[in-house]
Amino acid sequence: MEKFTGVDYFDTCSLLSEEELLVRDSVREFVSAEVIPIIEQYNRRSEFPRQLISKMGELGVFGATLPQEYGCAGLNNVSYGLMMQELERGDSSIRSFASVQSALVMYPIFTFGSQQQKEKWLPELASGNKIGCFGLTEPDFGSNPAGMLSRAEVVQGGYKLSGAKMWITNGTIADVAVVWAKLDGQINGFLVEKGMPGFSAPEMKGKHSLKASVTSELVFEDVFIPEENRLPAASGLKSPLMCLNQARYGIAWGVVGAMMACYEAALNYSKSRIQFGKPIAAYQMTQEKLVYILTEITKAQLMNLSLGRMKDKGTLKHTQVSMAKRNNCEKALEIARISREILGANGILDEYPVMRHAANLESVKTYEGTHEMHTLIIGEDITGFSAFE
Ligand code: TGC
Ligand code: FAD
Repeated sequence: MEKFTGVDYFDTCSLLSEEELLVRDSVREFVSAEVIPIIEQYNRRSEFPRQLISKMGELGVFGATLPQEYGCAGLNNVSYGLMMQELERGDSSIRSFASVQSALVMYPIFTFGSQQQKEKWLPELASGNKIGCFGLTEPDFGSNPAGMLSRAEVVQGGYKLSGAKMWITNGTIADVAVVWAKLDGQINGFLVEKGMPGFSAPEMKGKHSLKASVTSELVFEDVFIPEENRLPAASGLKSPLMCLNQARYGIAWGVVGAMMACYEAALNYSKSRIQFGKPIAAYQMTQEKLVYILTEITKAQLMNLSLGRMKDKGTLKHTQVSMAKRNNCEKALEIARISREILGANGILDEYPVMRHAANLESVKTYEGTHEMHTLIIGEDITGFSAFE
């Protein structure tokens, strides 16, 4: 296979620092050498390739923007975004693993945790020695997490937690779950550890999408949570929503990797597939598709870079993250479908990556806020009217 050299029609590379380019290239090489050769097999078996975790830890992927004193890389947000982009060129499941560990587990422990919680968990999560998950969604409360039924009540020395979460990435394999539940009607965050009596995390089976990712239920049957496992600085729905901003940011970048993989496959295929005596790339309708794909990739790259620079400056608004998540996921899915068309029947085979990306992107468009939720978030921002209810 030829070395992947990137898709960059507007020379966005020239806007990156040397460090950012180095980070991008090291993750790119890792994905080419260690993810792409094995991912179809793991996808077929619906299994996550756990042997990649420690390598991702060595590359500094987990909690990449957090300080070095906790074993993290201390990189800027553009570098983190580039990491997510490269990982998702391999598979959305790999990026999902990294997103959850970084944005949904390490970020809340860093932002809302006690000093003791940070010291206990962050270095272990950064290296990949420990795995985390994030439990917000419930069977009856997905887009509307404010309605959650999970409850904690005060008992001697801590809390008693009851309820259930659903669709939780990494749940079954996690050592620690960041769980959101109501305490006296107010949403609080708790660190629920593997093996705590009354806590179980059965894997959900039968997914046609994100097959190489572990997705689980979390069940809490009167689980005793010691006082030191409550996140002391978390308060109200705003706290988990702050975590979602971090993850949505990573997704906006990540799906560009999936777009690139589909474009590369479609472009190469169209140049070698002969029909009616000519490569299909020589037909105007194929060219229109390829140009559309490349234009959307270029727009998403520029949007991401602007997003990352604003995040690094501290001026980024969560509604801007919503716009990038919403646009890039929709375009990535569209690009995967158009690429599949260009490959004709071969497009449905797992010899090519496009159908796997298309199937994955169905989930990516839904999780971390559906397309409709992000439409309403931006709609409210620009009109002043909330249209959720
Ligand atoms: P609302 O009244 O609007 O907000 C409550 C408070 O939070 C503030 N806020 C935010 N703060 C930070 N970041 C954001 N994105 C925020 N959005 C709102 C808001 O200002 C308010 O603050 P305050 O000070 O007034 O208290 O709350 P609402 O109940 O009306 O809900 C708003 C809505 C619908 C936008 C929100 O619930 C939402 O985003 N729903 C979508 C749910 C979602 O995205 N779930 C994701 C679950 S995790 C996941 O999918 C992981 S996938 C993992 C993988 O990669 O594998
Ligand atoms: P619903 O909220 O029931 O929505 C169904 C449909 O109705 C959607 O199209 C939605 O846009 C639409 N809709 C809902 N309300 C409105 C409205 N007011 N106006 C217009 N349309 C509306 N969650 C976690 O907490 N942690 C995880 O790690 C995690 N990982 C996931 C991994 C996978 C593979 C998947 C698929 C999901 C994961 N999720 C996770 C859950 C994910 O965040 C939810 O699926 C998502 O928030 C949507 O919730 P829902 O599926 O219950 O859909």
